[in-house]
Amino acid sequence: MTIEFTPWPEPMARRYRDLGYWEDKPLSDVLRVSCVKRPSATAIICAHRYFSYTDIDRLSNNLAQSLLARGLKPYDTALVQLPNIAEFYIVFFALIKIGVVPVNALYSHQRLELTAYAQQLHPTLIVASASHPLFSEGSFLEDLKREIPSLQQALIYGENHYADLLEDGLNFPEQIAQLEPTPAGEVAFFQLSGGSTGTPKLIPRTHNDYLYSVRRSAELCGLGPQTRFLCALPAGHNFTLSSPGALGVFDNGGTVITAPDPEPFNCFSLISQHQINMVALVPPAVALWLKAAEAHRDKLATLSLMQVGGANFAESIARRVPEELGCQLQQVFGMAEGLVNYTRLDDDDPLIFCTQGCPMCPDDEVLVVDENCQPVPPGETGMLITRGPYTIRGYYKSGEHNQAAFDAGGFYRTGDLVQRDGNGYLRVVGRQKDQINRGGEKIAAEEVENLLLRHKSISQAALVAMPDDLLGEKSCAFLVSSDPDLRPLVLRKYLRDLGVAQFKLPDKFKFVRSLPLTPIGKTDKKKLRKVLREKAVTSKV
Ligand code: J2J
Repeated sequence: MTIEFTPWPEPMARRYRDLGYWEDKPLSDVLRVSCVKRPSATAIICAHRYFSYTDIDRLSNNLAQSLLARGLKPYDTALVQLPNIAEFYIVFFALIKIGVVPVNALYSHQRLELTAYAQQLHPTLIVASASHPLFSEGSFLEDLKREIPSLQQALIYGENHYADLLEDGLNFPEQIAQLEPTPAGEVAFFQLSGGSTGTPKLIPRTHNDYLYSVRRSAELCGLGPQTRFLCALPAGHNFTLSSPGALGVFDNGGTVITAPDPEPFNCFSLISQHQINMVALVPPAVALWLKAAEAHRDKLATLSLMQVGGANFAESIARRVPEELGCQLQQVFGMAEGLVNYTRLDDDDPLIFCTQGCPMCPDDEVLVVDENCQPVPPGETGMLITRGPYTIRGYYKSGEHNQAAFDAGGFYRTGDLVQRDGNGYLRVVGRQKDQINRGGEKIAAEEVENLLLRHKSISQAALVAMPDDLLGEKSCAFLVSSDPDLRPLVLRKYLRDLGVAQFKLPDKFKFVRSLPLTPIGKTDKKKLRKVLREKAVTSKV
């Protein structure tokens, strides 16, 4: 039994090992090293609760043993949906330690997303929170168990019963079973793809590739025991987990402070209360923080590094970060599939404000190519394709999609349009993939279009991005409908009832007689986007 994934070709795997990128250690090594070096240091602060490294190790061992006792075994999979709380990490480490392979759904995900992941993974275990409406009302869990026969075990934690999870009724004074992660060259867990297709894709990440990504990121960002990192974006997102994120902080004996979301007033209080010095944000959150800082900048005195990534970040806002928030800015352009680019801490201002950084690894192979796959000259726009020691070679069980998403040489087609300067620094200037980036939250157009097309009166649907001052992009659905009385309110309710995450609901609906077509007969989304852009300009004048 193993978990399927597309391996790197043997010569490349050997090279990555020879160069020391792949250490053949489990991902839980990040916890082990700090348990040895700084056992009593605070690893996590979650509201009023403080957890030392020893606490996290003991609690995750406890849960691991308890799960083994319940019959979980290596190569089982788990569907996890937890908010930004200490248990997110305890569960993550517990599963990794026993070779159970989790996927972390976003807390904003609803029935459709969780079901789609479960259908692909056939998990044995689900870990979720009773404070989520899906698990506090209705029959979702029973329905899911019925649909997915492999799903035997559910750990659902009520807000006041999280302690049950940690002790789980069984306190193991000593390890009774050997804890055995999956081999380091195999899948440790699944990341989520922002996606551009009808069904959300799962990204198999191996211990080796992910640990490298975490450790190299932490080195590049200067993490150490002094790091006090605010985790305010979803804990499971690749950015906050690995760039260098919480795992990078754990590896260096620092402290992670959890916040439910990036809402500035709560975050500012946490920063001053816990002397936080580092945070990772998406651009819309930065805009809110800038506004809030007008009156409360004194609370940010300890903040020294703000990482910004996930979506386009306007230069004009970037320049305001050091001036108005009093901290250094680092731009991060990454993807859950692998490649992460950073501006370096000692870069000059023009690079920090105007670029999204350069790849973190000398062996990241990055090409900027035209339609014919030929490299474009420096400074010109092209499609970014990449391969390297921590970029996947294929999505989970997606043979057909992988044919399109990866080229014959194993390069991942990111779908991003970039310009690269003579020194390898990238600027993200657009996108080729059919995706909307709503302030860092990714929406696969096809997924929402398919849901809209399930409505009996809708015969054609196209979801496109429209400009938005705060979020950068919002979504607009162009629809051909046989019902002249169909209203946005009704459609939103219809979509919500189908069980889709709130952030995927179109922000605007436009009813049209027909959709414009390209010469080969596909919906001409360029034309639709142009209509929306022109509208935005005229309505502003
Ligand atoms: C413009 N677009 C960006 C940026 C990502 C670190 C940081 C972010 C992510 C992430 C991540 C961008 N400017 N600075 O995984 O480890 C868009 C691109 C990219 C897609 C990936 C990390 N940073 N993007 O955002 O998997 O289109 O990862 O291909 O969610 O976000 O999205 P995701």
